[in-house]
Amino acid sequence: MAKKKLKLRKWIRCPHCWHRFRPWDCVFIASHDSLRGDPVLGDDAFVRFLPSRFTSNGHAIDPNGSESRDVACPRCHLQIPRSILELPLVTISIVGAPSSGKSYYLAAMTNGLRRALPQLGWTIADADPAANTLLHEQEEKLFLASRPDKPVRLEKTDVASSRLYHSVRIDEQVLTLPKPFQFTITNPGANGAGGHVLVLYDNAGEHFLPGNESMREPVTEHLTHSDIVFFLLDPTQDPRIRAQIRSLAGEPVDGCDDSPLRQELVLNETIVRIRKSLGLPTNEKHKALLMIVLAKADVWAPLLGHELNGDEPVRADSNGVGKFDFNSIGYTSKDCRAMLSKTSPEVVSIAESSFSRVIYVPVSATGGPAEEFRDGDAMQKGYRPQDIRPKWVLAPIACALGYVEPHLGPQAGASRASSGGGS
Ligand SMILES: Nc1nc2c(ncn2[C@@H]2O[C@H](COP(=O)(O)OP(=O)(O)O)[C@@H](O)[C@H]2O)c(=O)[nH]1
Ligand SMILES: [Mg+2]
Ligand SMILES: [Zn+2]
Repeated sequence: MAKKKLKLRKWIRCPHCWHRFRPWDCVFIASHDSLRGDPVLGDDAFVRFLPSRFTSNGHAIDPNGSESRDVACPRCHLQIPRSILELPLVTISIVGAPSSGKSYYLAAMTNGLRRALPQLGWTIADADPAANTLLHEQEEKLFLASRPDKPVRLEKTDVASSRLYHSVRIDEQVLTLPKPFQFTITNPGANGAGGHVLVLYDNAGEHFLPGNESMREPVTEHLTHSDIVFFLLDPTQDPRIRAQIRSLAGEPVDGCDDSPLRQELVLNETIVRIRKSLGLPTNEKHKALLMIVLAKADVWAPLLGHELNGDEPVRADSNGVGKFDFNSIGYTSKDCRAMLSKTSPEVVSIAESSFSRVIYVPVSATGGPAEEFRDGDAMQKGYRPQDIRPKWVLAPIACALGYVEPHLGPQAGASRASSGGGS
């Protein structure tokens, strides 16, 4: 049978260090056990090499004769999925204040993608399963528990954890690079030929607290290269919104803990870093899409003005095929913006004065507030997996995919769904 020829991209962008290179400059990762010790990655890592010999199947042969299938970036030597050689990247940076709900959201969103996308005619797979292990664990905890009646919680990831960062030595300098999650997504209408590699950067909120100078680039440099920024805004941390929820409910509301953090400062810090890094003139807006993802909607949804439509903004088209419902996302974005304009106008103003496209979407990763449970000697807050009901967690990703691939979205999904920002 004739072998299908790979169509390589002209340029590759490394999802770890953002180095741009030609596909033929990729290095290969040796697999012979004697070939350990890489000058960039350290003594335990397999050597990286440029191959001169290949097997009859086209796989590289390492200097000690073993077949080598994995490829890496020529600069940072970190492994990249092979699909990056063929498919364009869509990069999404997820930012938000500590405890805004990023970890729960990421787990619910990726689990939702795995379940829902195939029903919409898309396929999704881990582009690099090893890179996604932290996510797998979190998804398993919340959605695939063997004891769904036993409360679980997602631990706070240590900001300095090697699970979140790689350490590499480039040009005599040790650099800390974030470990992105990576998926390969193929989409309808592409006849199986197209698709994207979705690269997600989760950020420890601590890196964005104003004044946290020591935690700067390159840990947050991916923001500059991202096509889309998801800013997780937790309305329940805003005292003005909390007061409204309480007065509507007439009593204290679960999930509305007091927090002194001003999230607009985190948003501002994010924007300042992007603008500085790109050297954008003061009156020029950044062209990436900003999604203001309003977390924990189960708590504050009564302020929205309308009921959220369905578990996900998906509806059947005239042929009965499921599609993301950008109309519903559009009017929901308007209502979210109207709510924020009343309660936290500075968020709207900071967002829309800096990004040319802004969409607001409510999400609830868990569907309800955490309950207290005993874990050893301590009391903890967590969820019984059987009670977790994510809502609208795919709306931000639908907008993101519609933004990079307009034929999938609402015909230039971003601009139609956008409720402000002068796009
Ligand atoms: N009510 C409600 N609480 C949530 C939701 N998602 C997360 N939380 C709570 O918010 C807290 C912080 O969430 P986490 O994802 O760890 O925040 P991160 O620091 O931004 O990663 C957790 O203790 C959760 O119980 C949600 O969708 N609804
Ligand atoms: Mg977290
Ligand atoms: Zn690299």
